Amino acid sequence: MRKLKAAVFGTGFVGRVHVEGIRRQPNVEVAAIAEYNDELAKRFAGEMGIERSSGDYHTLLADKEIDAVHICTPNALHFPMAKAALEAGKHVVCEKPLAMSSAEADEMVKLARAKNLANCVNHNLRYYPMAQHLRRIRENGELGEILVVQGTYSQDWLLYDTDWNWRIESKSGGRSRVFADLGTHWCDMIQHLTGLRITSLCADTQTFHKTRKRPKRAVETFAGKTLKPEDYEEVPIDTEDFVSVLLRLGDRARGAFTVSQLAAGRKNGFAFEIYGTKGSAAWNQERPDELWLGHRNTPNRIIIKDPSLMDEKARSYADLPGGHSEGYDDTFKQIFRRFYRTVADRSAPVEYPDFADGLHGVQICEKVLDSSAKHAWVDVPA
Ligand code: SOE
Repeated sequence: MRKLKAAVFGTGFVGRVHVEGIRRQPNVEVAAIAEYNDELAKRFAGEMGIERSSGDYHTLLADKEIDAVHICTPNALHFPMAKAALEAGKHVVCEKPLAMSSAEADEMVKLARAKNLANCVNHNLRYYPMAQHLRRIRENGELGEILVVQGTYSQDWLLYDTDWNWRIESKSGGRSRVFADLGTHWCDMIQHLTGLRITSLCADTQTFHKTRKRPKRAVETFAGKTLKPEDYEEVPIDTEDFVSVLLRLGDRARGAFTVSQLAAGRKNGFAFEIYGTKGSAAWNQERPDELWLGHRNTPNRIIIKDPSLMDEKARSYADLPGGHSEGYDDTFKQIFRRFYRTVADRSAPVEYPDFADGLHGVQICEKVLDSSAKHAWVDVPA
């Protein structure tokens, strides 16, 4: 059987994780990578042992041998790259947020459908084994009807006005920063697990640092701690540091959550609680193998990931036995496994978030900014 060939566009923090995740698929190889100049591309390719590299992604799209493209660049490039890739007949995995606007995201959905190409927005966090176990518990009715969802996605890597990253500037990251980066993950997870859809929201955004000190050279995600005062210049900021949101998920279910990049000590604090009429569940990404299950009349339990004890339908999401943790990197292996199954067999079920899910995420981002500006509840497109 011919190995499928993938090209990765963008070699920052997440591009590297994609390369490693693809390499864990037995039927796929990382054939090429693209960066915004030849030198950067070549350096990364050398470091990772990838044969082909280019400073111009179009040259890779012209290669008939490449089956799929992973877009891991700053958000402003998602749309032009995905559009060009789909037009060239490539299957596409795109990082979140899918695009800079819902108009762009909508075009991506339509083009992928028209071309009948596999399309995935990388909400990898769905693929933690205990999240999948929870999804099955909820589907089996163990939580009853879902009444309330609560939580946060909090990080601290942009706490200081000297912290910098491409996401801070709307021209490269989009009008929303923390919500697009973290809020889209939170909403995707909650909707995936509960089977409910966010229908209306009321949001309040805050930009604590009205100006920030921009480094005079590029800084990798999470890598700002290494700079000195003379390395910066002061610039005004037009993207948000923090958002709090109230949610309606249909007529009955309600929710509330916050997202922040200024929460000292929270490194990747993605946490949620789901309350139903029969029971509740809570999970936290920083302790991914543990799932808390709450009961009204019997003792609460913390269950630990162990495929042999997991719901049968969730079992294939865990590859290691109990006591052997599976984390962030492994979620990429799991999502790509399912994506490439549909690339190899176009009739295989789509067991991953697709561009339509990505469009919904972008629509929620737009509604968050809209609601905050108006100080009002707004409806989210169905
Ligand atoms: C940075 O905030 C980031 O890398 C996000 O972009 C990811 O989606 C998240 O999983 C971890 O944090």
